[in-house]
Amino acid sequence: MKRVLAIILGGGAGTRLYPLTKLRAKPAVPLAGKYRLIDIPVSNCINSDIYKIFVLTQFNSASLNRHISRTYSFSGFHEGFVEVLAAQQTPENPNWFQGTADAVRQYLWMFQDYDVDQYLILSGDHLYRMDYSDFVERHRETKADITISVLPMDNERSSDFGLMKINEDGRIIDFYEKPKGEALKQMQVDTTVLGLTPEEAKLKPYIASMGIYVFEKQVMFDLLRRSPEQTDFGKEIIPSSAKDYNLQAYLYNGYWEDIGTIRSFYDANLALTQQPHPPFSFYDEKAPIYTRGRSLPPSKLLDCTITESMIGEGCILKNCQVHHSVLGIRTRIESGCVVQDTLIMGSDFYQPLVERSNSCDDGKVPLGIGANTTIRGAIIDKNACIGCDVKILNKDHVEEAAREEYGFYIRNGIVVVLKGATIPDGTVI
Ligand code: ADQ
Ligand code: ADP
Repeated sequence: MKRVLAIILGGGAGTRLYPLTKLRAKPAVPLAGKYRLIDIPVSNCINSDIYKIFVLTQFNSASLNRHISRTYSFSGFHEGFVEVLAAQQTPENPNWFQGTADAVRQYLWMFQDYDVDQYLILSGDHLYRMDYSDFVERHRETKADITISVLPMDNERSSDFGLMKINEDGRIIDFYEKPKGEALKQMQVDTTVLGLTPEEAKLKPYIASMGIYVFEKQVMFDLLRRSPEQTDFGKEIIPSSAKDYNLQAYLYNGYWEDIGTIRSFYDANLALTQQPHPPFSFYDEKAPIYTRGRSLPPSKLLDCTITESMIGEGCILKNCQVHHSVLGIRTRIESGCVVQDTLIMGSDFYQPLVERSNSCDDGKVPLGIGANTTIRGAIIDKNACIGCDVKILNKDHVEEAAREEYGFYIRNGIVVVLKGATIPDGTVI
């Protein structure tokens, strides 16, 4: 794996996860109470013995740089690195990254200096655990130019993916990015060729791209240089190369979720609390997910009822009820609160006691969740100050709303409280 360079696509405009991406690059979005999105592909790389890692991002955020530099520093005896490359204006290129392929193209000059055989292109917003060395081995065995990791897919979600047809050798003969209507039906295949039973094949009649690729180094250069107008892998580069290059499909059959939208991000976080077998677990001694070590104290729970939940380190919870929720590091919940089906990201710091008010009567709203507040079906971003007697329930069942001036958004029916927002005492959302 020493001859592989990993390039993680860390996000474009960041609209799908907005407002979580308002103040940070997408790879820095907190996940599962103590991690960040970028920890998933970087940990998978490390666990696959791939240590040369670039992260491409549309904007350079302080929290991403801080997280990466404090977490992933390899020893001086090791050639490994994790480095963020942000879109930048240069005299030759006045534009931001136009798409995934364009993002890679703009940094080809840097990648070409590395003496490697393959580029592994990964996405920054997927939740899965994968040994990429199997993926790369398969690519080498089949002497492929490009190998795409694939999954069998059902009817319902198929049009969100790049879909393909393969021949009996696993070679991709046709690729269509997110087809709709008749074009979608045309992409149906017999997925028993992937080893599915006839019953499974009926339920999952499509072969979908996971959006992660192994490229031969020279093939990447040829493809990106021959058509400078092509800016996207899924929409342009991959479909147009299926005819004259050897594209292979690599079947992955574990848990995999694209968590690039508010709904899928919320669902994937809460699914971690599922018992007894969550679809994804951070506990795997052989392939851990790494993150920054923070030396936080253990969480203190006073008189709480907590069911089906995950609680990060350094939390202080008074007498409250928490059900089916994920509470991030340094979360603080006062007495009488009910938190259900909610992801609270926690805080970056503890508020000094002198700044905190212990009373609900003086109108000051300290960091955390104030007394007698009820929160259901929400995402509370970091450092939010939520007052006393607040109700966050989406009482009018609104699907979409932008109330940035009041500190929240509603997206896909989920209330998202902004990072650092203050929700005054008695507010009902
Ligand atoms: P999408 O995920 O819809 O489909 P895209 O929006 O291009 O494709 O994003 C791919 C990854 O690149 C994401 O992690 C995204 O954040 C990142 N990204 C997007 N634009 C970027 C930019 N300008 N700079 C840096 N990073 C950027 C893709 C494939 C499909 C496949 C699905 C699987 O195109 O064929 O089925 O992934 O989820
Ligand atoms: P973590 O990895 O623990 O989430 P980050 O490095 O992203 O931490 O965030 C910690 C940040 O919070 C630091 O930059 C720190 O300067 C900042 N911080 C600490 N105390 C305060 C404060 N009182 N108000 C605002 N930000 C603070």
